[in-house]
Parts: sequence; C-alpha cells; structure tokens
Amino acid sequence: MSTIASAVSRMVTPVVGDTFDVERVRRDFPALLQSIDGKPLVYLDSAATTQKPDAVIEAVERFYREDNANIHRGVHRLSVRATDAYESARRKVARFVGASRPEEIVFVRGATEAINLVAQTFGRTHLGVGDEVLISHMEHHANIVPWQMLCEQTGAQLRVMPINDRGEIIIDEYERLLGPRTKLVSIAHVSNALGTINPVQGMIALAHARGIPVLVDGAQAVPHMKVDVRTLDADFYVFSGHKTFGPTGIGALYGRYELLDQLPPYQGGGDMITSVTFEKTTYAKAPQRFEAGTPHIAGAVGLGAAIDYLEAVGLQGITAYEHELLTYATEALSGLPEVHLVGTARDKAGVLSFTVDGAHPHDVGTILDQQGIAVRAGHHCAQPVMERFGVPATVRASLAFYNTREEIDVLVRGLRGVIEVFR
Ligand code: C6P
Repeated sequence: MSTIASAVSRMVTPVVGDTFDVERVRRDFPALLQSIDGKPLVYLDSAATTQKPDAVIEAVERFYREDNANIHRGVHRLSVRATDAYESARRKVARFVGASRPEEIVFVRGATEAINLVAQTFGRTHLGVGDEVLISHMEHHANIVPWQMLCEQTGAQLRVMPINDRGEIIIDEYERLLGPRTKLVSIAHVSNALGTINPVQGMIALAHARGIPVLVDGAQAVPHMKVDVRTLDADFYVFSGHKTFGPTGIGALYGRYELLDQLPPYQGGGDMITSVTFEKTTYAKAPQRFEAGTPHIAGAVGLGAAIDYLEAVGLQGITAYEHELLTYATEALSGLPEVHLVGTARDKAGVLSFTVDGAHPHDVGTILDQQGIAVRAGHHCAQPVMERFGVPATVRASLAFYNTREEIDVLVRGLRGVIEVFR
C-alpha cells in the first residue's frame, strides 16, 4: 500500500453515530498540537490557510524521497511515476468537484492565479469597450483587481452588485444589473471577510437565462462543503490547495471543457505546445495549454492527498460539525456587548468577523496571540466590503473541522481580557 493510502487508512472514521470525533481528527494535524508561550495553540485562522494533516505532509515527503522527476518529458521510470502521480491528482480534483473529465482541471498556483488566467484569456477574447464584468461588493481583492486590470486593457467596465446590512447579495439588484453588456459574472461562493454563503446555483441560473457565463471563487467553500460544479452549472470554478488542507502554491481552475478549450494560452513556454518553429507555434489542447513550464508537481500530489483525507473524513460530517460550531461561537460572541459581528448572513460558513469597542483589530489580534489564539486582523484583502460596513478592519476568527467548543471558550475568555484592557 502507498504511504498516502496507509496514512489515510490509519485514520479512524471520525463520525461516530451523530457525533463528530474532533479529538481523533486533531491528532492528524501535528501543527495543532503545540503551545505558544506555554499555552495550547488555538488556531482560528483557517480562512487564511489551513493546517496540514500527516497524510499530506507524508505524501509530499514521499514524492521528493522516491518519485521526484520532471513530468510529461522523461522516458525514465521516475519521470513516468511523477507524471502518473501528477495526472492522478488531476483526476482526484476533477472527481472531487464533480467535473465531467480530468481535462477540465488546470493546475495553477491558487485561486488568485486561476482568476487572473480567466481574466487574461476569456476576458481578453470576449470583452471589449463598453462590455461589463459583474462582481459583488463582498469580493476578495483576487476577484476585483484582475477584472480592473482587464477593464483597463479592454475598455470594459466593472459593475458591482450591492449587499444588504447582513452581508447578503441583494438578488433583485443582481438581476437588474444583468444587462445586454454583461459578458461575465464573477462571485465568491463563500465570503472570506463575512462568511456569507452566496446562493450561487440560483445566481448562475439567472445569468445563464441571459446567456452570461459565471466564474465562482470557491476558495472559502471547497474546504468546508461538498461542491459539484455540474450541479451548480458553473462555467469556471476556482480554489486554492492551501486552504483545502493541502500545500501552498497549488490550486485548481475548473473550466467547462468546450469553453476552456477555445481559450488562448495564458503563458508561453515548455509543455504547452504541440510544435514550435520560429515562424509558427501551435498550442496543446486544454489543460496542457495553460500549464506552461514545470508545474508544482509535489503540490499537486499533496493536494491529491488532501482530497483523499477530506473524503475519508467525509464532507457531510465536516459541514454539519462546522455549522454547529459556528452557531455555538456566534452565540458566545453575541454574549459580549462590546463585540460586534460584521456579517450576519442567514446562510453562513465558519467565519466570525468582528470589532471590539475601543480596540483596534490589530491590538486585539496581538493580545489574543499572547494567549496562544491565532486570529487574523485587518481588511482580509477585502477593503471594499470593510468600507461598506464602515470599518477599516476587523478581527476574524475562522473555523475548520479541527476546532472545538473549548477553543471557542478560550477565545471568549481572551476577548473578555481584551475588553478589560480597553474599558
Ligand atoms: N483569502 C484570507 O485570509 P490565494 O491567495 O490565491 O490562495 O486565494 C485568494 C483568495 C481568493 N478568494 C477568496 C474568497 C479568498 O479568501 C482568498 C484568500 C485569504 O482570507 C488570504 S488573503
């Protein structure tokens, strides 16, 4: 049995009856089992990046120890094994997100690169002066700036769908903004700054009824819920490996094959051509056309291992457990009158963004760190949504299935300490 398979099979199925065995899961994540200044680490920054299970760490290590070689090039045994491992990871990603074939998956560095790829290929060929890209007010900068760059290059315009005070897209306004010049809708599945789960399936249906394709930024969704790109009917769907318990520097772009295969290359170089002469170069089919140069082979292998791990734990159990933890945390924070949640959507994932009366978020983050509590403080690369809520920054506690109620209690105690300091 391979190291990956044996690492996954060592795990005890963590859902026991109706109970999610979080203590069992935590033992798979070595980084969680450490202390900060003598206090147990409470890691509440999984929206920034998730911790990695042993199965992922071991898969990457095994690749470098045993199979390391370049792919798609060599005839020797190591190159064949490395190519198999890389292409097997592509098949896993395809199955994991419900793609109809592995060729619909392009390996990229992460969600950011995936969106830039679509902007510079689909965008450059489909948008012209006066055309529109429609995004929402809660987008991460990765789903704003590439479109602004595209607009500068093409003369197209960026339109923004408004959100309400809970942090939900106003669907009537969205429908109103879908016009004859709209050439692409690009929306987050889950907001990293607010935790809102957007009703992307319905939104895609509304866009498709007008013939408009949709890109979904799934960076904060894929690690926490079952995503099926065909059920959603997304044209493009992007996510990052490092937020999905896999390595940094690897991510995936899903693209409906007919659409993907008609796009021009993103970058030129090795491994993306069928032939090169000084007079003319012809390009490989998708996805190779978009993977110029030596890719992050070990990263893809690690992402494949992360998917195996997530599937062994079970996404249904993960979603239910995280939902229960979010409800517990929301109630706990609501009991502190000095703490104000930013983002109270009815459909929310495990993100708690908040301000504390009289305290700058960075000071809150620093004081919590002294208690061993890791949260993110700042604008979370989503400045427009901060401005929408009239705050320069928030403190953000973000959850994963390895967090516990006890850790939420530690956060609340830490916040009581903060409130005392700034009273
Ligand atoms: N959000 C956060 O702390 P990259 O950096 O390419 O892996 O992911 C970009 C990205 C795109 N969309 C959403 C919704 C995201 O949350 C992120 C990354 C991190 O919230 C780092 S800024």
